[in-house]
Amino acid sequence: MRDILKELERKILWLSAWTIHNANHLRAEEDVVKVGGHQASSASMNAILTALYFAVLKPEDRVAVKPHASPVFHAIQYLMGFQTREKLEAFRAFGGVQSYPSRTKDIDDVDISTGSVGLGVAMTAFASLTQDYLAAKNLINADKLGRFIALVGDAEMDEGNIFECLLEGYKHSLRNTWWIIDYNRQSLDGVIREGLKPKFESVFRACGWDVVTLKYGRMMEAAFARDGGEQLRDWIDNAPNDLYSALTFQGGKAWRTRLHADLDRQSPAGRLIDSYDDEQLSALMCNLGGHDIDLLVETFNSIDHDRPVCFIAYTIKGMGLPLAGHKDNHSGLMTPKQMEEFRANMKVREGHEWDLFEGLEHSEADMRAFLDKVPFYAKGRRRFDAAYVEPPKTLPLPTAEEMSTQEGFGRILFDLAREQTEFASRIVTTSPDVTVSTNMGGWVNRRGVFDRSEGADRFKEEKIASTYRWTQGPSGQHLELGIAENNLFITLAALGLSHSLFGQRLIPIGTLYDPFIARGLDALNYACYQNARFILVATPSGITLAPEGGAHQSIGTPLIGMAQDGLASFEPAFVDELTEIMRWSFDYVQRDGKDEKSTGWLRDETGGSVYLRLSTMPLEQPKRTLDDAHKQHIIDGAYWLRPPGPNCEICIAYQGVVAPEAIKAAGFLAEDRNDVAVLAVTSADRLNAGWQAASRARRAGDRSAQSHIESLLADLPAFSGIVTVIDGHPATLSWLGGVHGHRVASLGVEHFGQSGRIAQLYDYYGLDATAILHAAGSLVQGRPIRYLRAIR
Ligand SMILES: Cc1ncc(C[n+]2csc(CCOP(=O)(O)OP(=O)(O)O)c2C)c(N)n1
Ligand SMILES: [Mg+2]
Repeated sequence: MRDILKELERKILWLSAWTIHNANHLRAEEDVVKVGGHQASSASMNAILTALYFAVLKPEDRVAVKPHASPVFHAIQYLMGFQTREKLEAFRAFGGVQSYPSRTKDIDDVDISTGSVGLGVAMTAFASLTQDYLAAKNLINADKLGRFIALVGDAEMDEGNIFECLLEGYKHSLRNTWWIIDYNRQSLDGVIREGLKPKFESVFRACGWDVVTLKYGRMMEAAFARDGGEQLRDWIDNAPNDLYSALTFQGGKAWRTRLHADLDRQSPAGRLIDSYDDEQLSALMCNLGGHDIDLLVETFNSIDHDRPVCFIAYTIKGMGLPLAGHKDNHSGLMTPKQMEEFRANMKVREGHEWDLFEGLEHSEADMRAFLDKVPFYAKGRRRFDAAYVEPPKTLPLPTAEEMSTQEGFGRILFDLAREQTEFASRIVTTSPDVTVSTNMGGWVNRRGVFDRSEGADRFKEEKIASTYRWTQGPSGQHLELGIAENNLFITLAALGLSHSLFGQRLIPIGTLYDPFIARGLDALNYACYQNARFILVATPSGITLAPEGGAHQSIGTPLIGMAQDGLASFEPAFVDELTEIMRWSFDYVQRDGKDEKSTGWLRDETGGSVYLRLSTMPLEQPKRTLDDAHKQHIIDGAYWLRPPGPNCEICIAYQGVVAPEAIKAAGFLAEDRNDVAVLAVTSADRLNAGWQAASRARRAGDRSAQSHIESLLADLPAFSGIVTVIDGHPATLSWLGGVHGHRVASLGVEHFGQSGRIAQLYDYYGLDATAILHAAGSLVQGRPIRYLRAIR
């Protein structure tokens, strides 16, 4: 078996190098952008991946492959029949294999997407936590848990989110997680700083991880055992990273010259070195642990516990290729001449580059017999589906004269927590230390905090009164996180892929303060890119959080909500709207259709995640009963709170908590002008998305395509002006004028907020009724609006 593994290692090195070469040289006339970073970076982990996939992994294991090892991963899948030659030939081209392994874009069973370094690493930990959560509830077999494995670049370890995750993992007794660090001592720009290994080691140990170092290969160990071996080992241990890299690049002769200079030629070490010819000496010095497939298999398979393990595998970037060791090799590519030599070495005939068993010493029958028995692939594709979990047909509407959307959210969840339904049991909530302040405390009171072991409530035992009685144990449905927002989003990514990774549906709901979305934005993007499904509730938001000041007041988040793919964002003003949106969201996060041309030109059949931007400001709630059409408009993104009449000169379009100001302004305006309209926008995101999609459809020839906002604004006379208002960036709604060419004045917040009373801030930033009236005055074409002066 060992020999076959070595053959496979060579084969995979060939296929991945050829994939990149093909994309860059052979398709050069197709104007393909040259690839940086793949050839050398892939080769670095070639042996590690070969060992894992062919001799270590089990079907229930999941792997996050570091971004630049994508060609190695795909080569392995190709060998196993899960990737096509056409897609490999189109590496980095339209429809081809992705530069970075992608769950959503690649066809070959990528477990965890990577690309933005650091995030895939943390994803393994939170996926393991998700596994623990499911196992504790007997939703998956606790005796057959998978391991979650990240292949990590050493420079990738600079990413802060990895360390945030390490601490969080400690708090949750993380297990079944392996991180394999590709310690090639090179980053993208060059050779990295000396001495990082002991630092990695101590950080991991401090967080309760087992640390296993793979430094010397078997050939090296054998040399160390010989006379002079000790000195050779000392030399290797003390060689600076850049020197080792430079000599690796130069090869046997250079190694000899340098070793002769540093170690006495007549000494046992000198004689030891001279017992190898140049080629052997180069092989010896490059025989680091991360390239010794026997050692790798043995070491990985020797782990007999479920504690998290960090493997620090010494490697050479570009191993096996002429690029090996060169400090600039990240963007290096083999020249056609080098490829020809490499081809000859690999015994691959021209025209047979993609043949699976070309150039191998083992017969095809032997190879096939081996591949057929690889345990990891025994169960085929491991992409699961989970049954739809029926959400409640209606949610009870929280009632109160005055209520904030945040309070409404808390009460809706609290009501759900009472229900012993399948749906309620699938909800899992999480929050980075803002559970109480985002109004989920009541839900947690009823549903408890998740932990693998039962925890005591000391305050309760001591009979100290407290509003919050959070029991802790395996049945808990809330994951309490530390403050790091990156962890929140990656947790949501993992929980939100439970149906696909584990075949069990979860409905994850995560809360945080709206401004701090920015802190975890890349992780949020990452979660959406993987098509994870969750509901993000961000509250408080905007300058309406008046006394808290500028640091906590969000401005740009509505634009984030609009721009983020895979995330439908809403900002309801009233709790009846929120109730409807939540009911819809419970269904939406579970959809997985393919039709892109569904209702209102939104891609609703495909489903996605949801972002709710909520407020802490209590508003007087409308006394109304929503009919089905009204409910649909709330979901589609807007409805006429006050429809325009034929003489409508002014329409006020608001989103969110500023509703009362819009309504008040409309009241004033109505005293002077007929037919004033008020458009209640619940989702600028969905309005805009529908408008864009319908425009695209019309361009493609479907002249009947019309989006929701186009239909709504068609009611507005061409001479009307639209005043838009939002507690957020004015660009969120200013585009409304582009729909049918109405003039627009946009009110919102562009500059950091400050402390004050809400009325003060609304006045200062121009969000109040007066500001709306002024803006309306600037738009009307006839005589000035009479009330303006009276109000100021
Ligand atoms: C968040 C993020 N920042 C920057 C990059 C660009 N980038 C890709 S790999 C890399 C570093 C490569 O070094 P290492 O992790 O050691 O991998 P190696 O090249 O040695 O295989 C960088 C900066 C990225 N992909 N993601
Ligand atoms: Mg590196």
